Amino acid sequence: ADICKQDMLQKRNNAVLVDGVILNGPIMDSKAGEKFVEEACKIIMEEVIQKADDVTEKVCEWQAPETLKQILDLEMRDTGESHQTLLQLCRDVIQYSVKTSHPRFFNQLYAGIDYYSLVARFITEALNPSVYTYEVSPVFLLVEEAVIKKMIEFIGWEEGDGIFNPGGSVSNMYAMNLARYRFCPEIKEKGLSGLPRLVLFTSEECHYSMKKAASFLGIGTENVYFIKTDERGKMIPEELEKQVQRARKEGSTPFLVCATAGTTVLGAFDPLDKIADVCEKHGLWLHIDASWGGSALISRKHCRLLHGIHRADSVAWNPHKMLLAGIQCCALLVKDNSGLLKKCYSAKASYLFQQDKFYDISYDTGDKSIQCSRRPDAFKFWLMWKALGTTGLEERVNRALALTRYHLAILNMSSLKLTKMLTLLMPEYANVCFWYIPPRLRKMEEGPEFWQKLHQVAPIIKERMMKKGSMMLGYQPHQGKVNFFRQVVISPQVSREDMDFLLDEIELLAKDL
Ligand code: ABU
Repeated sequence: ADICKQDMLQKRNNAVLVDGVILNGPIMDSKAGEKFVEEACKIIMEEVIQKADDVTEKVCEWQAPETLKQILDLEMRDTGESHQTLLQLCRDVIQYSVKTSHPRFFNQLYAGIDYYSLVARFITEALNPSVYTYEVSPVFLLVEEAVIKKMIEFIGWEEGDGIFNPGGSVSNMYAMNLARYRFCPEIKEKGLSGLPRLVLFTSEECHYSMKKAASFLGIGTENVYFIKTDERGKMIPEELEKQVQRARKEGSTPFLVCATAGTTVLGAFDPLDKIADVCEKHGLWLHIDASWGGSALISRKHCRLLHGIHRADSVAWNPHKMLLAGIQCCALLVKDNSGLLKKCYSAKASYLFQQDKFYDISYDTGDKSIQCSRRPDAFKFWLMWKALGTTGLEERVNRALALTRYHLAILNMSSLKLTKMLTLLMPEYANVCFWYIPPRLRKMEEGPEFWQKLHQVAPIIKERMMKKGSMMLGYQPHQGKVNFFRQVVISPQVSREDMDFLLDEIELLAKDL
C-alpha cells in the first residue's frame, strides 16, 4: 500500500494540471471497459441472438408505461452505477423490448434477423464512422458507391446516383425537393417567394411521408392531390391524367408524381408504366416510393410487380424491410448523373470538403446529403449481400411471398368452412389483410351493426396477444373499412407452422368474443 501511495504521489508531482484537472494519461479504465463490453456481448448473444428463432420465447413482455418506468430505474444520477447494475439494466432492456426477430412478429414492414448485417452493425458501432469524406470513411464510401451501383442496375438504369438516408420518409422528402429543384434551381438561393403554386400527385394509398414532406418543404398539404385507387389499392392512371389537367386549369403548376410500389397497408403496386406515360406527356418528375416493394426487384419471379420502374426519375428503396438489412437501410436512387443531387443539397463546408486535398475529392460524397453526420448504412446491406449472394436475397423474397400465398390459402379455407376469416383482397405482396369474425357475429347479416361490432374485434384480440406475448400483428381502420388485421410476412425464420399457429391463436384469444 505504501509503494502504491508513493507511486501516486510521484505521479501527482509530475502531473500537468489545468484548471485543477490532471491531464496525464487517459482517464478511462480501458481494461474495465473491455470487460464490460465482453460481458454485455455475452448477454446479447444469449438473450437476443440465441433466442431469436425460439417460438417458446415471448414476442413481447408487455408492461404498462407506469409499471415499466418502475422496473427500469430510468433516473440518471450524479454518480455512475456499477457494471453489475448496468449489466442487469441491459438484461432488463432486452427483456422488456419487443423481439422483432421472433418468428411470430408480423407487426411491421420489417422483421427477423440477418446475422451478417448484424455483424456489420456491430463493426460500424465499434468504429463509429461518419460517412461524409473519404478521409474518415474510406471503406464505407466505396461500399456505398458499390451498393448504389448495384441497386441502380436492378432498377434498370444505365447510370445514376444515390445516397443512403435515415428512413424512407427522408428519401421521399429528398425526391420531392429534388424534383422541385430541377423545376426551379433558383429556389436554393432565392427561397419560395417567387414560386407559382406547385402541385404534386400521389395515390390515396400513399405513405404518410408525402404529406409530411409537402408540409416540411413549404409546398403545403393542400397541394398534394390524392389520386383515386382501384379496389386493390392501385393508383388509377386515368384519374391521374384528369387531376393533372384539373391542376393546370386551376392555374397551378404540377411538378411531381409519386407512385408507390408496395403500399403500406395493402401492399399494392401502382401501374408504373402507365403512370410514366402520364409523367412523360406532362413533363413531370416521376418518383417511385418503393421503400417496401423495391426488394421484389431482386426476384426474377416477382420483379414484374415493378414493371416500368426504369422510367422513374428517382426511387426510394429500403433494404431493411423485406431483405432484413437492419434498421435503418434506405436508399434514394436518382436517374440523373449530372450531379443534380449534389447541386441541390451541397453547402460546401470548407472544414470538410477542402478542394485541395491530396486524393480524388469526388469520393467526398457527404455534400449530396442534407445531413452532416451520416451512418454507414450501406455496409450492412453489402456484407449481407456478399454472404448470401443475389440468389440468397432472391430466395428470401420468394420464400416470404410463397408463405404469404400459403397463409392466404389457409385463411380462405377457414373462411369457406367456418366463416371465421374474411380476406380483404388478394395480396400482391407480403401484406395479408383480413378480418376475424368471432362466433357471435358469424350468423349476423353484414349490415351497419355487423361492421360496427366487427370494428371492435381486432383491438381486443391485439390487446390479448400482446399481454400474453404469443405474437404480434397490426390492425387498422382504412379507407372506410373497419378495423382489420394486417399481417406482414417477411422473416426467413418464419415457417408454415407459424402461419397455422397464428390462426389457431386468434381463434383461442377470441373464443369468447
Ligand atoms: N414506413 C413503414 C410504416 C410502418 C409499418 O407499417 O411498418
